[in-house]
This record gives sequence, C-alpha cells and structure tokens, in this order.
Amino acid sequence: MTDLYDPNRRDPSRDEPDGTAPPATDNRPGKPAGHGEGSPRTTPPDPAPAPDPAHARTGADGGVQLPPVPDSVQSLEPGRVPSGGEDAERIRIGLWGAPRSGKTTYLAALPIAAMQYQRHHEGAWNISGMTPEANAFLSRGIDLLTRQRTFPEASMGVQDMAWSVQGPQKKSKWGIGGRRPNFVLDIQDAAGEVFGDGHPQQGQLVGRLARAQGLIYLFDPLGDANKATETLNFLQSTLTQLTAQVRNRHGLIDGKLPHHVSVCVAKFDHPDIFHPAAELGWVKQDAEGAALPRVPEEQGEQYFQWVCDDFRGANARLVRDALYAYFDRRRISYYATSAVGFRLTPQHVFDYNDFVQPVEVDKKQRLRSSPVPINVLEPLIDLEERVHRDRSRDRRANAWRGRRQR
Ligand SMILES: Nc1nc2c(ncn2[C@@H]2O[C@H](COP(=O)(O)OP(=O)(O)OP(=O)(O)O)[C@@H](O)[C@H]2O)c(=O)[nH]1
Ligand SMILES: [Mg+2]
Repeated sequence: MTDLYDPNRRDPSRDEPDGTAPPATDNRPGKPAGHGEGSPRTTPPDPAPAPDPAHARTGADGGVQLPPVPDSVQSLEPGRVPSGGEDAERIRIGLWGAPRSGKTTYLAALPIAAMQYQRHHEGAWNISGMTPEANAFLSRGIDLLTRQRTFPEASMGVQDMAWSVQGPQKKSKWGIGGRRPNFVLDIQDAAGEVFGDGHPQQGQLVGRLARAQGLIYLFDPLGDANKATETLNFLQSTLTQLTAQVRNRHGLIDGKLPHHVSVCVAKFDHPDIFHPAAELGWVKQDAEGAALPRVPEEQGEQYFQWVCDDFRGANARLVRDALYAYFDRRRISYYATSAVGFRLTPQHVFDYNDFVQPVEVDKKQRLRSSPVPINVLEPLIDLEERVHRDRSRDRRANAWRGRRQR
C-alpha cells in the first residue's frame, strides 16, 4: 500500500505527552511490520551504547577496538508479519464522507461498539490494531470518547490502518456449522477535504476506494444549505473519479460500481434530526436494557429517503439520486447511526426529556455520558458478510468451471 503525504505527520518521539497528536503512519511496502496483537512480543531495542573511550582498547594494528555491541533485539521467537491468523480474510473497506460528517468519530466509536456488542447479542467482537500506529489510533479514540468525553480534532491528510477483527460464531441458515468472522480490515481515516475536487491527494485516496470491496459512506443530515451543497459536491467529485478509475480497469458491473455500500445517516442522536424523526414515527425503543431508540433495520432505506426527500431538501435528493445512479441499489444498505449515542441517565437508561449528548463546556464539545454507539459496528459486520458471500460464490463458480474444463 503506498503512503500518502500527510501534512500532519510528525516525528512521534516529539509528540506531546497528552497523546493528542496523530501518530505518524508508514505502511509502505518493505517497512518491517511492528508487532500486532497475537504476534510474538519482542523487547524494544536498547539503544546501542555509545563507545566509552575509557573502555576502548588499542588493537595490535594500532586501530581502536570497541567493546562488542549487544544484540539489540532479544526475541524468544523470530517475529512474524501480523496476519490476523491463518484463516483471516483481508477486506478493504473505504470510509468516505464530506468534511466534518463524523468519519473519525465513527472510527473512534468502533472498538467501543465492539466491546458493547455482547450487551444486546450473543457473543463478542474484538478489534485490535495490526501495527503499533493502528493500536495507538484505537486506544486514543477510546480514551477521547470515554475518558476525556470529547470529539476528535479535524483530521489532516490520510492515515491508513489495518485492524484485526474477530466476531462470534454465526449459525448457518440450517442451524448447524456456520462460521466465525475473522478478517483483517484495511481502512483509512482521511480529512474530508481530500475527497474534494483538485485536492493533491484525491487521486490516490480514490484509488484506495476503487480497490476496496466495501464502502461506508457517512451522510451528515445536519447543517445549512451551504453544507448540503458541499456534501453533494464532495460526493459527485468522488463518484466521478471512482467510476473513471474502476472503468479503466474494466471493473464496472453492468455499468455500475461493484462495491457493497453501507450508507450511514450520521448524528442520529442530534436533537435537530432526532426530534422530527421521533415525531414522525421512525424511531422504536428497545424493549429492554437502556431502552435505546433506533430506526429498525428494515426501515433504514425509507428513513434515508425521508431525510433526502423531506428533511434535508433538494440537494440531498441529488445525493440519493447519485448513489442510485453509480451503485447497484441491491448492494446498498442504510443505517441511522450515532457514534456517540444518547445521553443516558445515571441508571443507564434513555430519557426522551433529556437525551442530548454533546454540550459545550469552555468552547469545547463534551459528552455528558459514556458513549453507547448506535449502528456503528452493524454496517461493518454487514459489509464483511456481503463481501464474504460474494467471495464464496466466486470460489464455488471457479471450482465448478474448473471441474467442467477437466
Ligand atoms: N451529535 C453528534 N455529533 C457528532 C457525531 N459524530 C461527529 N459529530 C460532530 O461532528 C464533528 C466532526 O466529526 P469528525 O469525526 O471530526 O468528522 P470528520 O468527518 O472526521 O471530519 P474531517 O476529518 O474534518 O473530515 C464533531 O466535532 C462533532 O461535533 C455524533 O455521533 N453525534
Ligand atoms: Mg476526521
């Protein structure tokens, strides 16, 4: 994977101790991989000691003999490139959305959503970084949202990450067998501006979306008419370039992009969208637990339609039209997503009279209660499932063709 110029990249050794600076990433081929989760740990290299003139001896040839340099890495076993496990598939998911649509907050909320999954479902999901940088991103996101209770800073440039993701055993359609999702997720966090026309990194970033099998598109339903126009421009610009790149490599299927797409209508917790949505009957509350409000899965598409047709106005309608024009509609699914969830009472229950989660304190937005993300992990799980299904079908088709040719 080629690396992009990141204007925010700094020498990590010079980062502030508060950990707010984004970690430098270098995923260029040829760079030795850091140790990922599950790979043998190695002791960090001791800096080679500077030759101490008092201990330097003079050799027979008159040259200076230095004391032997100790082997700097004392590993018990030779380190292996992190792979997520032998049976792990590699899945590329592109994360995409206009500036400030909530991409970084979504990524920061993913490990939290994974940890909370077992509250409402059987089994657990686990996400861990494949490199020290990817792990640092995960830990920083959790720390920001849960301890500091605040949002990430606006992103700069592009940061590539590889995460290892494992899920609970899924039952097959017939109730026997089934599989346990285990995949390496290649994903990137890019500043929204990079998706815009004329940005020097746009071509490379779109190249990554072109190689991805799935896309998560964050659609921000809030903001004024200018914001709506900006959202549409960024979408159009990315879609035109993406289509050109995929067409050049003969990857279009029936004239459409081949990707599976999860459209996440973001910031569902925000009163400006939540109040009208609840009043119009889009929202159902969980019968148990924290009584969280959600838009039922099967109504995701209609909810998106409502946001485009009635809530957001003409430009949003064009967003919908563009998505339908460029992607196969059967490959798109829709979610009402909130990365930070609703403010919950001390008893950990949703309260319609007091649910607003972010409040401004000292000119900074703060979360009032620990986040319980809504529809953050689900779009990812769903994409993986669909990509896995496609691959299994292709494998079966190839095997069938192979048998017929023999
Ligand atoms: N209410 C609410 N606001 C959110 C949520 N997620 C993001 N926001 C708001 O949106 C702002 C932008 O979020 P980011 O995650 O930085 O957005 P981004 O798409 O990564 O932005 P760029 O990196 O600048 O393109 C945050 O500062 C919050 O004000 C959410 O789940 N709920
Ligand atoms: Mg960002």
